Amino acid sequence: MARQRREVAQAASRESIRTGSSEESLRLAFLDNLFYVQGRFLEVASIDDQYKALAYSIRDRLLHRWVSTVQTYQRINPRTVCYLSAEYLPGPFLGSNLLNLGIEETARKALAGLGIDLNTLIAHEEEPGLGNGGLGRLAACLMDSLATLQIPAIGYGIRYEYGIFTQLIRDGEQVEITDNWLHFGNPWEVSRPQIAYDVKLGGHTEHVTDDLGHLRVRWVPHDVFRGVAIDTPIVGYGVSTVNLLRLWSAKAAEGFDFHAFNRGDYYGAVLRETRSETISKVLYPNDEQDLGKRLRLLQQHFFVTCSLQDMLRVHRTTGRPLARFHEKFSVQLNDTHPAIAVAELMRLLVDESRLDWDTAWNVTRHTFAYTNHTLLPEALEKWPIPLFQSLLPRHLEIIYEINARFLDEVRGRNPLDEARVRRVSIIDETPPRFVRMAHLACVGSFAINGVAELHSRLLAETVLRDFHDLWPEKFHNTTNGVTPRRFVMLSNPGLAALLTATLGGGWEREPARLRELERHADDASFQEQWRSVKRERKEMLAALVAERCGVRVDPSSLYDVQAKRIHEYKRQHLNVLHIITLYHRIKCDPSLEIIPRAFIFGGKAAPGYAMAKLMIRLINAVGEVVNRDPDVAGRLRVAFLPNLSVKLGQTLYPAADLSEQISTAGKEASGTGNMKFSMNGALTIGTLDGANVEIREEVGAENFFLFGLTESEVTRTLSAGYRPRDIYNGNPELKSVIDLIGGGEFSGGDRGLFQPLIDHLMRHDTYLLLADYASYIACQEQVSETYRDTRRWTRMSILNAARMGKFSSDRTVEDYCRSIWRVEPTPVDFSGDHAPRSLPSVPPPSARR
Ligand code: F58
Repeated sequence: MARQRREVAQAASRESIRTGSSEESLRLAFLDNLFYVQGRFLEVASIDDQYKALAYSIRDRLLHRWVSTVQTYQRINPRTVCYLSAEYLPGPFLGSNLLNLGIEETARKALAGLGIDLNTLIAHEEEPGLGNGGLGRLAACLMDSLATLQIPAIGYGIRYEYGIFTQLIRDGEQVEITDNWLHFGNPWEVSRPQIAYDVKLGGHTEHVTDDLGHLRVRWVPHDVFRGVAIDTPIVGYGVSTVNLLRLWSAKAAEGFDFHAFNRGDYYGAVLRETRSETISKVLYPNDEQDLGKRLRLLQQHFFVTCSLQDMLRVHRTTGRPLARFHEKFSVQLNDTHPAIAVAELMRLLVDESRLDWDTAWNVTRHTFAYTNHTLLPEALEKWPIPLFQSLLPRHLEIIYEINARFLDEVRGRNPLDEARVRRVSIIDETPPRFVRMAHLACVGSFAINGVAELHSRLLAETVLRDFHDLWPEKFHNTTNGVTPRRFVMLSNPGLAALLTATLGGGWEREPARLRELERHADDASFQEQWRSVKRERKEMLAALVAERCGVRVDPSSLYDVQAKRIHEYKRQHLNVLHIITLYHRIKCDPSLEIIPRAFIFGGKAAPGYAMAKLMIRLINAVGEVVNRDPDVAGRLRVAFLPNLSVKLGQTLYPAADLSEQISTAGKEASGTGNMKFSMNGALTIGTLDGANVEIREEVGAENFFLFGLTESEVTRTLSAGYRPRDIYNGNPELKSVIDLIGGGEFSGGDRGLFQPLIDHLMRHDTYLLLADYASYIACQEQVSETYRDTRRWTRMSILNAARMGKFSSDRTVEDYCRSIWRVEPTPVDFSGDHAPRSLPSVPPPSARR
């Protein structure tokens, strides 16, 4: 121990403990933080102490680069992207920060010298689950790519105290428990109590004439609380750029409730304080029931106003006039959750900064761009006017004014078309009347984009058609992408090493170079190495499945994986119909020879979505029966891995042979899991939906298992009076499968359990499972046939990984930069691994406040 302390002391005179990147300085930094932050020494340190000591050491290095980034940005004053998102799913930070800083191997050696295994510390980290699924994960991939491409950017959002619920599976059912992710502290964040803004709420407005005779509106709120900034540094890969993820945490406004204290109502005031904090307390799961929830609207307003006030503060430091705000910032609205920003920026500019309406509107409509992530009508946000009025009375007035001017423009262009006016209005007049957030976003943005080609086309042709008629030039497509750093390098180090050995380094920044792999696709020895990488990951997943589900899967079987939110449109139950089909075939002919398969599922259902929860029950119920039936042993296995997260995904994607992307065509905006699987060499079975279409174009139709109705066939089928029962009656195998479920085969004879699911399929089948069943089963047969031919399968797998370069989120960000944000990279001036130059100089007393 004395030696450890001596070493720490000595290091100060050499490379800086806080900033150096040599093995020695990292080891000393680790010991230093273990002593002075954790108050522990090696002999008694827990894994958590060790993890934190390392995390703090890495954070020092991030902050060092962050300071240089800020200094560079202050000097150059570059155009900046602000990404407004109610959700972020960044995944665990330790591994990715080490990777992006390029010090993973050094850190590994530094710890090994102390007898500590880096992988254990990486595995120890829990992740911030501040999102529901794809939308939140996309935000995190874009943040990684923005920093990597050296684009000045800030990600704004909410620091929920409780993230997405933790999913347990009890007796085959989903059980939700709270996710107390901050329980042991979060070493990555830096709290900034000085960066805080007032958030007003409720009350009424007063219209007054000021000294100059101008009409002014004063909002007299019922309540005021504060949003405090909590920052997480986001470092780019192989660059010195560190951008910020700035999340807002709600606090009581200091002194606001002073009169309560004065009245002697001390406890009332304290309770009020805790009530303020509930605003950032919990992430809403994407439940239909939650639409219209007061707290959710409050959350949206809360993070939007804090973020805009923060941008205005930064803008003021540039000395430029407010009327040029949009030249400094390009603000992306990640879906409609932050769309209230359109009204809030108007309020801040007109009411609080005294800009005239036209100037303010000019700024506003050149500031925002809106990304849509769904075509499902039930997912389009709208807020009941009475609720809106009671929380945000001034915003409602502003929205009415924006709408009146907008509808005048529409009438001007389309005289006598009142039906159109009603359709595009920001206000839905159906009682009790609603604010349509997508319309507000469209009217207040200079760009509107979908997230895959098909999705963008359908947006323009269906839900946003009238807006497309008005402003075709506003519409863009920006196909999603995922970061190859997290989803290949971190998740699949064996594959990354093979790629680097074959192609040389640099493919992770220039994934088009992966195409060079095509030359090796038939090479027997390369194929052998490819399979051994996959095999290793399959063994790891088998161990995890055994541990978490008590199910043994054979790594030589075909791993057939579906990992995503559980939803009827994503059709996990179609997958189940296939499992039961195989089960039924084997039961009818026990000597049947099939390719052994392990069906592996992961995904959460919204707590209030009964049908999705029933789908989870069905998967587990079928698993129960199949896994213990000796007739099918060695041929079929079913496992449901609880609590899908970014971290768990990192184990799933590399291990999959087959990726299930089987949504009803036209329903999945893009999908991003499809990309993560394929980059790791899984083959896709999928419909022509979302980004599947473009994945298939890239990897080649011959390397993709396509089935099912197209989007236009889906629309036609439904409008022609679809009768699922006819399909059931016309397909004996399908009939047996459905009858097995209905007859209680998987529910211990209980015919009632899955009846709601079967009733829906037989009567409505909104997502056309029965219509696509035969095509799906036939396609799965082709999958099995192909898998028999190992060399062919391996070739297809290599070609998939080789041709996925388009789906790097670097390309996505480049698309946004070019066609929407109009921003350029700003490389950061970084002094290197030694202490920041500006540190030692103490400002003269006159400069201190
Ligand atoms: C997803 N949306 C899309 N929403 O479903 C997916 O196709 C797409 O790839 C992804 O966005 C990224 O563009 C999504 O994840 C949500 O989770 C919402 C959260 C808030 C409540 C409503 C759902």
